[in-house]
Formats: sequence, structure tokens, C-alpha cells
Amino acid sequence: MTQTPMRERAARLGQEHLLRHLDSLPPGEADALEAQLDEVDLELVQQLAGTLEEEPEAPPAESIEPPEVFPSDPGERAAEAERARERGAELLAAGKVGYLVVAGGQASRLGYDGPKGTFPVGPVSGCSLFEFHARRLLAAARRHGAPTPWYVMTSRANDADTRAFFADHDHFGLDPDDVFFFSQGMVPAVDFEGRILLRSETELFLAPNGHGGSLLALRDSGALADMRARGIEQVSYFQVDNPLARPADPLFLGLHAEAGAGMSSKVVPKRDASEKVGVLGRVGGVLGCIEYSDLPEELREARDDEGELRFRAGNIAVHALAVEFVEEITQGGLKLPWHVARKTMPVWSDGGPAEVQGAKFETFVFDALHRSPESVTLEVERRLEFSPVKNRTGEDSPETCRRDLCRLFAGWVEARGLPLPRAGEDDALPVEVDPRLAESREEFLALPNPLPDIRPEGHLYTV
Ligand code: UD2
Repeated sequence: MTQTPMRERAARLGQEHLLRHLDSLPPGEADALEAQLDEVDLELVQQLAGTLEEEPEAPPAESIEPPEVFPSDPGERAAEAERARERGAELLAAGKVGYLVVAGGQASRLGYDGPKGTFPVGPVSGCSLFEFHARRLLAAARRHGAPTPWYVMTSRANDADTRAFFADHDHFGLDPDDVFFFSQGMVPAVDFEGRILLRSETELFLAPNGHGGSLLALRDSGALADMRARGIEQVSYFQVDNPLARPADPLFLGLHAEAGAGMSSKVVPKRDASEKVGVLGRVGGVLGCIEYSDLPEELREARDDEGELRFRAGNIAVHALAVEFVEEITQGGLKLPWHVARKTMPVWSDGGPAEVQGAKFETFVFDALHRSPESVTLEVERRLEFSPVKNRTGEDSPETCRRDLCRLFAGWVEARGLPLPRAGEDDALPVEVDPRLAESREEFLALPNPLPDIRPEGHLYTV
């Protein structure tokens, strides 16, 4: 076999097992695998594999402080909130906001075969997560009289299916020129000796590089340049799994812009000390998201003078990022820290399928908070803005999401004095309000009578 530069690098960087495997394949198949290997940053893999032995150190309790939070009920800060709302509305009306949804994850906990964004969540309509978000963007475009360019991050594994789903649904009524698909980077998974794993006889085991990869992928795909060309100044970031995310929120965008922040976050109060979400906090004075397992138990339980949890700012992965900030932190590559996930993986080994213990590597978008000197943390109400679909059953499942959506919409319908269907066994009333019709209780109550198209087959208030 001729010694290509890739072969030479692979041999030098501890991946000889792949070369032996390549030599055992018929030429056509070997070429496909060799092409994949050629694209891999083997130096990075070696560097990441070198960290497998390290035990990440949890920060000492005395270095951790809660963040300053802008409260959901602004109270004395009402004038500040009003000013921010106006600033946010100006940004929206001037078309200076772009929308980024991260949808590259593998939906493995949900056990759903397909891009997670195609999962049906509409309690009556059965519309998908993607369509729910699209309807909010359509409503925002109408409300503020400006386009709502949508940057949809996929991964190599679900990119084609995602594009096809949008095309099959006429982009949910959005202008296709305002929808920009791009794929995040992939990193090989390795065994604990740092050897790259195979998914099949002719494929490397590649995994998405985490939602932190969205920032570099924005740059590499040309999405950042597209934003600049459109005059976009702020990016509204949200996750595909949360249909209650409100990406065109004038208050949040306005607070973020008024503070001159690089990156800001929305949080909800943790349900209780044991809820396993990351919380925003300062470690050694630097703002970031502290993983549940990194928060010492005494701090998890600690209460303030009002008896509230001191560390309650639960991260819901809704952020605002200045385009300038994204440009700055992605210059010369992505410099976010890498996190290791140790997992059992279905691989190809010794001539057949097998399960092995190995490691995947990911970056997290909230680590970019470290790099943002100014940042706003806005507390919002969970029932209004956060009910993700993550697990097949139990908490954060399709069932709890449907229940939360129905409860919210039922409250609006009841407040208008309209009849409600009877509660089902799970206490979830099959009620849905299309975000294009109303995005909040106030908007729903302000709609003129009669309400448009109340479908006979269910309680669906739609346009
Ligand atoms: C994340 C946060 C958690 C909390 C929660 C809110 C981490 C480590 N934890 O938990 O603190 O904020 O969300 O919902 O992030 N994704 C990609 N590419 C990837 C990986 C993920 O696009 O490589 C997307 C995925 O499609 C989904 C989102 O990121 O929309 C969250 O991913 P997850 O479900 O793995 O995050 P989770 O639940 O561990």
C-alpha cells in the first residue's frame, strides 16, 4: 500500500488499527473509508484522547456565586423593562434579529427515528416541533413587519431528512430564501485507548461535536456572512426540543442589547434542589453554566434569606448572541472546552457488530458565556416558556409537553369564557392555540370576536 500523507499521519497518531482494517477491504470500499479518514482532524482526536485519563476537577464551593438575575416580575425595575422592550421591538422591526435553532442532536433518549424537529407535538393539530417554531417566526414577522431569517443547524446524520421535511411542508409558509440549513462538525468517537471506532465496515463512528459546534458552523457555512449581508446584529438561539421557546421576545433581546452583552441567557427557577439541570452561576467571578454534577451538594440545597434556593437559575438553553461576539470567538477556530461523554456504543469490531465502551466529545454553547464580559440573565416562568421533549417517558417527555401546552392554552381559553373540552385521564385538555393566532394570554384575549376557525374536530384555535 502506498504511504499517503493521511496514512503517514494515521500511523504516527496511534490509528494503525484503521490502516490494517483498510488493507483488508476491497479497493472500492477502502476508498470510501479512506476519504472519511482524510477529513478527520487526527491531531485533535489525539489531543482529546489524551484527556481521557484526566478527572475533571469540580470547582471549590467557596468560589461559586449565584448570578445577578433580571426578575420575571420586574417590580422596581419596571421602567428598565419598558425601555428594554422598546429597544427589542426596534431591533425586531428593523430586521436586525436572526434565529438559530440547534437541531443536530440524535434524539437517542427519545428513541425517535428521525430528526427530533419532525416529532409531532401539537396537542390537537399534531404539528411538528419544527412547525411550531416556524409558526412563531411567521407571527413575529407579521407583528414586527420584518423578515425572520431562520438558521437551522442539522448534523450530517439528519441534514437530508430535515431539508426534505421542510420541502414537503412548503417550509411551513416561510419564504425558503429565509431558511438557511447548515451542518455542525463531527468528531470521531474513540475507545479508552484513543483508537477511532468504526460504525460499520466502511464508516467511521462520527458523532456531532455538541451544540457549541453551532458557533463555528455558523462561520464556516457562510451563515454569519449571510447575517451580515442582511444587516442582522443579534442572534436568537434556541433548542429544537422546546416548543414553548419564544425566540422573538422584545424584552430579552432589548435587555441584552441595552447591556451591550455578547451573550445572554434565559433561566427558569429550578423545581427543587434535586432537579438535574445546569444552573447559571459565577465560578471565580466568571459567569457560566454549572452542570448539576459540578454543583457541590451543600450549594444545591443552600437557601437565601427569602427561603429560595440560592442556585436556582436553571438553564433553558435560550440565548441571545451578538453577531460581533460570534465573529470574535470563532476567529481562528472554536476554542470552547471539550466535554467527554462515556457511553456504550454499537460499533463494528473484529469483523462484525459489537458493543464497546467508548468516549464521545462535545462542546457546549453555554461555555461561550465565559468569553462575554457583559451578560444578562433573565428569569422567565417555566409554564410559559419551557417544556422540552427529551425522554421517551417520565419528565420532559411527549406526555408532559402535551400536558403543559394544553394547560397553558386551556387557561387562555377559560379566561375568555369559552367552553373547554373535558379533561382526559391524564388531566390534559386537548386544547391548542396556533402561535400565529396568539403567542400570549394577552394577545389571545385581545382577539376580536368571533375567533377564526374553531375546528369542529377539536379545540384548535388557528388562523
Ligand atoms: C441541555 C443542557 C441543560 C439544559 C437543557 C435544557 C447540556 C449539556 N445541558 O441538556 O443544561 O439547559 O438542555 O433543555 O447541554 N444538539 C445539537 N447538536 C449536538 C448536541 C445537541 O444540535 O451535538 C441540540 C439537540 O438537537 C437539542 C439540544 O441541542 O435541541 C439539547 O441537546 P440535549 O438534549 O443533548 O441536551 P440536554 O437535555 O442534555
